[in-house]
Amino acid sequence: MLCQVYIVLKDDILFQRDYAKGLDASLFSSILPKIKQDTFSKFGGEMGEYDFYRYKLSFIVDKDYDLMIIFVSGLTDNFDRIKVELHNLKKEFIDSYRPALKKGLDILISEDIEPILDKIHMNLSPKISIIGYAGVGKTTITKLIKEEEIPMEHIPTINGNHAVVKLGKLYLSVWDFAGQEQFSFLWKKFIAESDAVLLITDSSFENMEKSRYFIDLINEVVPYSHSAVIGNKQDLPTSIDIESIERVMGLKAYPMIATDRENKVKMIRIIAELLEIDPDVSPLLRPLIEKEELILKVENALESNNIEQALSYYKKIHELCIEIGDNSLAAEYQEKTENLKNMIKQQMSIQCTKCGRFVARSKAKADTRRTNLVDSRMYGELKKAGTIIMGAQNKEYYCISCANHGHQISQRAKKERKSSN
Ligand SMILES: Nc1nc2c(ncn2[C@@H]2O[C@H](COP(=O)(O)OP(=O)(O)OP(=O)(O)O)[C@@H](O)[C@H]2O)c(=O)[nH]1
Ligand SMILES: [Mg+2]
Repeated sequence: MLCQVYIVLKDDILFQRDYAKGLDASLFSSILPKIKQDTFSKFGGEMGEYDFYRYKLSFIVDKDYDLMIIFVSGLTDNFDRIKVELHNLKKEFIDSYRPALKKGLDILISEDIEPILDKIHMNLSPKISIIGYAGVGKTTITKLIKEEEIPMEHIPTINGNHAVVKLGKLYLSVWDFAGQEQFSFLWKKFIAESDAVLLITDSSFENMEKSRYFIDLINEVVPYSHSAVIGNKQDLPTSIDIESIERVMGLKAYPMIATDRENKVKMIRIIAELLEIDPDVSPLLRPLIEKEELILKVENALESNNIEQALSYYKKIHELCIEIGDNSLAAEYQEKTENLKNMIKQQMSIQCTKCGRFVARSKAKADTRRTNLVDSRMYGELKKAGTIIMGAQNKEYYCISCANHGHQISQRAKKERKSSN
């Protein structure tokens, strides 16, 4: 998977984009002269790759402009696919900045480069394989991530499904396997070149024991992939606790209830952790997680009738959608914000008892009257005898005009009115 993109002009890092954990900035700066020497002289050609620690550095250079573009990716990534993307980025970059490159001006990388980077990341998106035996919840987990309707009955997956899922500006290539044993001849092929493997168990003892087969498969086919176990169906009373699952499987295990929509963020976090796409590492993931958390908070605020709070969450979600580039969701939240604002306006306004107009509470005159259920002649007698008589209060609101005409308020003479000077 693509972890980082660097554009180096002369001796300066002009641009850096982190998609996942890669080379530390200071480490990269310190090895840059060596990389430059290797790329411009030793390799001779325009393109090349070499392994560095746990990463593959793939580069393309342009000697005329003293330009170098470097992709930092996983060790097992396919160089042929990377080559195509390096070529594309170099072409787009030089085409966009040719005048500045020729004149030797300072280049400010603008947002123009975002669409091409977005496409490169999509084409080199990490492959996540979701494996496990039939009925453990692989398709349910895939749908949870994709925000699709959660299946409540088991409809076995045939062969397998592949989809590129867009999480904010991050792309994930998700492979959902067919877990029935009649499809086992496909498993090896499906799992190949995975960046991450999620082994799903339904947290039953029998399935967990059986699923150890997949651990051997991972070790054989994709030993360098990031893998973990998902102990699904933790809501079932017979489910085995996650610590025991972790111990038996010998892999990091996460508890999950895939049928609960609220676990979407949790699932994204698991994948992010696995691929080392930590929100601190990738600026693209932070707004996404923040957005998902706010969506849950807004539901709680609405349930507890905390409308003002919900409005502030709506506004924030709208801003985050724009930051992520999810324009359709941004439009949806813009509309929700407007609707809520109107609702608040209506709640804060008051209807005039006389003319029926809605006016702001601050512009209405309240007229409170006590009403007695006891006949006025008896009232005095009863009071004298010490009877406590409960009265009712009747509050009515008038707009200023009706209050004035109805003498609830009186207009002061012009000279008595406050003047601004
Ligand atoms: N109680 C409970 N049921 C779940 C959970 N996750 C999934 N299921 C149910 O398990 C059943 C099977 O889920 P699927 O996602 O279709 O299983 P699968 O692993 O894709 O199965 P194959 O495609 O045959 O390999 C469905 O009825 C789901 O509703 C969970 O966390 N708790
Ligand atoms: Mg399935």
